[in-house]
Amino acid sequence: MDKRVQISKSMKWNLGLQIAVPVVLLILGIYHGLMQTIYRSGLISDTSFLGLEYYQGLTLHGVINALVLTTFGGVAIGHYVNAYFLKKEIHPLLNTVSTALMLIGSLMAAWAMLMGKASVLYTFYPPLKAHPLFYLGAALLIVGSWLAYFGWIFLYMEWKKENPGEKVPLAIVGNQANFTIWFFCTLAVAYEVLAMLIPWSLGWKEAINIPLSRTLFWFFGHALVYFWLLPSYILFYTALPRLVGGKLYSDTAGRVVFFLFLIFSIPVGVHHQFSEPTIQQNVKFFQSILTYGVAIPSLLTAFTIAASLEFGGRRPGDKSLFGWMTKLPWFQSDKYLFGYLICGLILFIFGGTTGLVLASYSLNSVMHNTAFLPGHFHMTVGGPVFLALLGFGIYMISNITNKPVRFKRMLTIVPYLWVIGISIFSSGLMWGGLIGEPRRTNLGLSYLNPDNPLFRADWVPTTMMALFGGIIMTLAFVFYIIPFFATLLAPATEPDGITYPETDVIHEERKIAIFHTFKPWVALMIVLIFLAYIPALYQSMKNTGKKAVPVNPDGTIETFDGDIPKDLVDQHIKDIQPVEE
Ligand code: HAS
Repeated sequence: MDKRVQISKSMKWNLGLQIAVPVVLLILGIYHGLMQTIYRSGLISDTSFLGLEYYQGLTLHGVINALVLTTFGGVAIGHYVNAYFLKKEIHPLLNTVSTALMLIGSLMAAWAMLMGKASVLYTFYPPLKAHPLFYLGAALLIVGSWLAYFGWIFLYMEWKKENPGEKVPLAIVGNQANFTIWFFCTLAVAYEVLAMLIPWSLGWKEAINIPLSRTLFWFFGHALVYFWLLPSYILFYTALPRLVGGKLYSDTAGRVVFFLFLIFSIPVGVHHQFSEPTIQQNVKFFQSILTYGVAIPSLLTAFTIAASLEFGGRRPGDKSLFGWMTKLPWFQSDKYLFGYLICGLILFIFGGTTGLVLASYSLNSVMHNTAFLPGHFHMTVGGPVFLALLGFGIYMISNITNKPVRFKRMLTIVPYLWVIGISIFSSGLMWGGLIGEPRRTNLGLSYLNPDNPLFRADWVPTTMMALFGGIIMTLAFVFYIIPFFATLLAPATEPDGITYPETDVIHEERKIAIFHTFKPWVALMIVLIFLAYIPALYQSMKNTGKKAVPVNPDGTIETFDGDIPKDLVDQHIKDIQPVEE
């Protein structure tokens, strides 16, 4: 019989909102994902569809799926594991203010995007300029999530005081590591947004240092991907082995993994700026080496989790090499969560490997800004991250509302359908990237329009593959929201209290002091950040290039009543004119 932990009514409400609101927004996010594949395949040769413009849709897609869903999901899982493992909750008022800030921030940003005032993509690089409410909304989303983190620090310290000498549960270590990364990395983007973008977008500052804004963004941006990933890792280590009837191979390995993420997640952001002339080769080389370092915890995870799965799948007397895999609960609807987690892991083998390819400076030069990139990241953020959030999202909803999960069979096939869809989709993108297809481009207007002199017949199969995969992915999501809302609306018939598929370890390991404290790891993280980022930031401030004037979502350029020298504006206008053949 699973342990049940009682949670407060306020926690139920907050969790309910943190899970349900992003899933509702996701309907818009997924729709715009499908629209991308349609535009890019040339089925639409226009700049807009149903009143929404191409880049407006791409911004909605990226911001909702990659920023809003993941931040809400991370916070919800954080509260859930704290409530279950520590039996503690943050103060209800703090929780409510945190949820409210995240909600208000998301709605502000959604308003700006839907009004066409923030078509700046999820990376919001200047000189593309958004409405100030877009930036403010993003800042509130982040601050709301910080409040939850501050609350958990107190719970963590309180628990340690009450349980001297005991091992902090692994899920809590994972959550604390994740939000420590998040807190540090968001400081950079908070500075970018508050000190640079908002004053610039309000017209208080005439121009902006573009390389510095990008360096600050990627200080945040790559750590962000591990902030997306770590909630799934918490589930891989502390829930997945139990779902297959197994045990965790090594609890210490889990702790090592979370601490390695803590030190390596931030000082690698420059690998997104390999093509940036502002930053010099030595900094790029150093961060490239660290990028290979950040793959180590994932490689450790591959072995630890595979061993834990084997322990669960292997029957007594089975000597075959892979036979145990067939014994895993692939399509068992009472273990639907298994499908979400294992499918995420399978996709991550390819997502992770393509990341290692991109980390190489020379290979990156060939693939940067091609369709290869979305091919890579749909198998990471669209793989282990998205699937874990969906699977555990409905698990949490069922637990906090005391409602049984409805349409379990339909729910069980979703991750497999998603894997098929995303494999076809990402293969199309990566193949396309290798033959030069650009990312973030409305190909239907030119390269995929047979009437256009730029038409590229060799990109037809690749974009068609992406379209076909995209349709399957959309179908998988439709199959998900039916059980999700059916569960939400079902009568409450289950006993009160939350459960968790809590995993035991195969054997108790010796307690190694260094893996039971955050202090040295946080110190090491700060040292590495300084070593990696002082030169990068210095170079971005020194080699600024030309100051850029703001470009509005409609493509018009802003001038400030003569504040910006005329020759700069003229040069800018010349720069963005199409080159004549
Ligand atoms: Fe990345 C760009 C390098 C991981 C997301 N990445 C991106 C972008 C996103 C993203 C969104 O170095 C685009 C940003 C933009 O808009 O411009 N990435 C890496 C590397 C890793 C990596 C080295 N990325 C991620 C993760 C993401 C993510 C995780 C989201 C969650 N990425 C790059 C680089 C770029 C980049 C360059 C910039 C490119 C450019 O030019 O701009 C590593 O962390 C990956 C390590 C992972 C592994 C895989 C381990 C496998 C596991 C599965 C085991 C399976 C089991 C199942 C156990 C080595 C853990 C067994 C099965 C049974 C049946 C039993």
